[in-house]
Amino acid sequence: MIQMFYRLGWVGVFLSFTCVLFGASEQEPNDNFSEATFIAQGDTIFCATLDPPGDMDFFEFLGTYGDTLVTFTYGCELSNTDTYLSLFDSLEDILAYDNNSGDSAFSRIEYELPYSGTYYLRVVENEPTPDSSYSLVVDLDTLSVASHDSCAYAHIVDGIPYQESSSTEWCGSECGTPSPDVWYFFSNPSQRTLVFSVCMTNFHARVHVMGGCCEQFGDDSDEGCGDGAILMIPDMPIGDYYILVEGIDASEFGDFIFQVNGETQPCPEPEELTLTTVDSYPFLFWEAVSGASFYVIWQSNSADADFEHTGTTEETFWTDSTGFSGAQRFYRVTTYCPW
Ligand SMILES: [Ca+2]
Ligand SMILES: [Ca+2]
Ligand SMILES: [Ca+2]
Ligand SMILES: [Ca+2]
Repeated sequence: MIQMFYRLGWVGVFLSFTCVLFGASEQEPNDNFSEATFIAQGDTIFCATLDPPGDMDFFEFLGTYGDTLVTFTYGCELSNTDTYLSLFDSLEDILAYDNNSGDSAFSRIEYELPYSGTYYLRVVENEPTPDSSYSLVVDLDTLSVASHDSCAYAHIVDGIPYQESSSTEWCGSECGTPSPDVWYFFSNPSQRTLVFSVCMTNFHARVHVMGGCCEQFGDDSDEGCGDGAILMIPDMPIGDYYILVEGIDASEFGDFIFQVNGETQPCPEPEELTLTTVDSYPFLFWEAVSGASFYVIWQSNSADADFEHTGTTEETFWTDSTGFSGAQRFYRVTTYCPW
């Protein structure tokens, strides 16, 4: 479950990144869907083995609706293993299989992907051979689909940091406001703090993170980056997520840049923090920290307990709009530095 979501304001520095292709190894045990070895688009698994006899090797990859998957096995150091290759969807239903369409007794599958999300491959031996080793390639020919306006057609967030230029113009609306949608799919492999931003917009945008397609609604933001939106999720749990970018109402649509960033360098907290009241609300102010992008406000009922993230600001002051309550409240302010 998504636990806590907060809004924040931030003026961003855009990162550029390049895709680096490299080889990987199988990681045993990988004998069923839940143990599958992850393989990135364009990667090769070098010299896996089907050993002992009867070994099954499962692999997992992320694909985008409309892409053509090209996956095949080939020899490791002249091995001539008789592989049998199968493709499964995220529900573990079989989509395609092949025995000998590759070189010699190796296997090859080409398949147009019917949705954006997780897929699995399984390699087994068709007939026992003296050799047991093979290599596996997963490649995707990207089809530029006209729109990503449905969960099934979502863009795949294939790594952090992620950046993509898109537009909601001419898209349909699957959920959220009546404004047209653009969807992203993100499989978070480790619990960590992430920031989702919709910047450089020419319309009033919002971003919404969900644990399912149009369900398990998390939190949203329509503030930050001018007319755009920034949403920070502290300690985002491991899991699959759908992210919706749309306008705040039906008349709002257009171009935008979507980014997902993680927390990077630690940076110093403000040295002095003062609590007072303004218009009967708790009011905090502090000295600016050099190089800060923004500040994060935390609160707790006890100085010794865990502090919860409660707000974010680019300013050096903050008002607690929840006002005063009977219980005592402690505040802490931390600094978020540029990505
Ligand atoms: Ca193996
Ligand atoms: Ca195995
Ligand atoms: Ca074969
Ligand atoms: Ca919508």
